[in-house]
Amino acid sequence: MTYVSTNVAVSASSVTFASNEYLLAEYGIVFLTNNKTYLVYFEVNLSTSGYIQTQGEYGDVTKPAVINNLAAATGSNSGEATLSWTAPGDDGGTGNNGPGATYTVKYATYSDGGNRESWFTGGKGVINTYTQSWSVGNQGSSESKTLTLSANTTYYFGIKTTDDAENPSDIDSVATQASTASAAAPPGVADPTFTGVFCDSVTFAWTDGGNTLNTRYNVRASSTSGDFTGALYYPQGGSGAWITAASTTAVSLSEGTTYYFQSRARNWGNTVTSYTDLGSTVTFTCGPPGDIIGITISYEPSPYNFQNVSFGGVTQSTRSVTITNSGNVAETFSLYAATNTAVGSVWTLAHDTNSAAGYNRALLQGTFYGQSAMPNSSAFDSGTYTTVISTTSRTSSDTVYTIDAGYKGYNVPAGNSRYLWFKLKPPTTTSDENPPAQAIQVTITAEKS
Ligand SMILES: [Ca+2]
Repeated sequence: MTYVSTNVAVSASSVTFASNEYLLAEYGIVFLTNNKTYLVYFEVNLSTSGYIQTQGEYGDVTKPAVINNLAAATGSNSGEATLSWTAPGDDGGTGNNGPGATYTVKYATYSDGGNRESWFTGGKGVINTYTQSWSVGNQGSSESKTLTLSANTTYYFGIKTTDDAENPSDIDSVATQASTASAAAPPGVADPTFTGVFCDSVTFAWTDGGNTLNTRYNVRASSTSGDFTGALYYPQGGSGAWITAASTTAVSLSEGTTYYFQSRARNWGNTVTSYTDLGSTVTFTCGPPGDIIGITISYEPSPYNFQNVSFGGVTQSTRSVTITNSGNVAETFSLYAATNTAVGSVWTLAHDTNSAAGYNRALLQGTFYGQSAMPNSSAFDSGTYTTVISTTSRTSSDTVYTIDAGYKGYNVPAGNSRYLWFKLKPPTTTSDENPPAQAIQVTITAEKS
């Protein structure tokens, strides 16, 4: 029982109540119900400042002892669990609880995690209060109650006793026990059964067949006319996978093949049903993957800097550009170039038919060669314009961009790399005697060989 003390703040103009009391008559206190809620009646002279304290009397303030032997067992019918414990006293272990005392039983599908009080009040998640009107037996007597919950489920239980003066005990031990399994039934056939048909897998579904939550299912597939005597196919988890979902995906199937599917159920008590035939479907025929054309270009640092070059002079790159075939088929590389000076340029690039540096005309040449072995300068000029990188794209061949048969930019196998080197001749003379730094962009493309 609670001790009641009501403070009333009084000023010359107002009275403030600390709780819901009622103003009635003379100063005084009336206890309407002993050992229960105190209703306090009083009158205050508003001209008087001060405090009036009303005070009740002591009642039952001792809570029942915590139950320390709560146990749970699987019941005999579907979804039943039986709890048992020893009834506590009204005041700790003393005295019998009267007719006004109650039990509170809460349950959840997860444990208290070591924080019983928080668990009991639902601080962690969904906590259910079991609806009942059980009386509290005499102190020390054995209590046993059967609860009806969902089948095939592990529950965690907590219990408190509240005496007739509404003093709740501490939470009792939390027990765990699976409630009794319901009878298992074979799964039903879903409509549609096949929700995903692919070249090498099929996603298929079934219904619970009336089974309860947490029933598990096991499936298999066969290509042998539905009799399941040949090779069997399963989801990723294999033949031993038992799942709670009513859909899964059979994998490692062959394309363009008819497969038959079955599902069976297993209840909490490990009773396994017969298989339900779910029907058949044909996997798609997808063929080989398509050609993938791609290259990666590696050149660090980029861009390459030829440094200062005299008009009429010549220079070579001192490191190669790595071009890698990132596709899945053999590729042939093509090249073209253009002046790319940001502020504009009077420079042009020499064409095949005019492959010499001249007035405002530079000559850029390129060849595939070893990764780190710089080609001989004269080798660039050994063919007839074969190394000129002009503004028109040219495709690599035995002769084009090739000075050594061991390094060619055509028919490059997937995953292989080739290494491109440059030689540059600036214009021999120019109309711009103080030109800005010149930029030339080389574009490399690839096609299936
Ligand atoms: Ca008590």
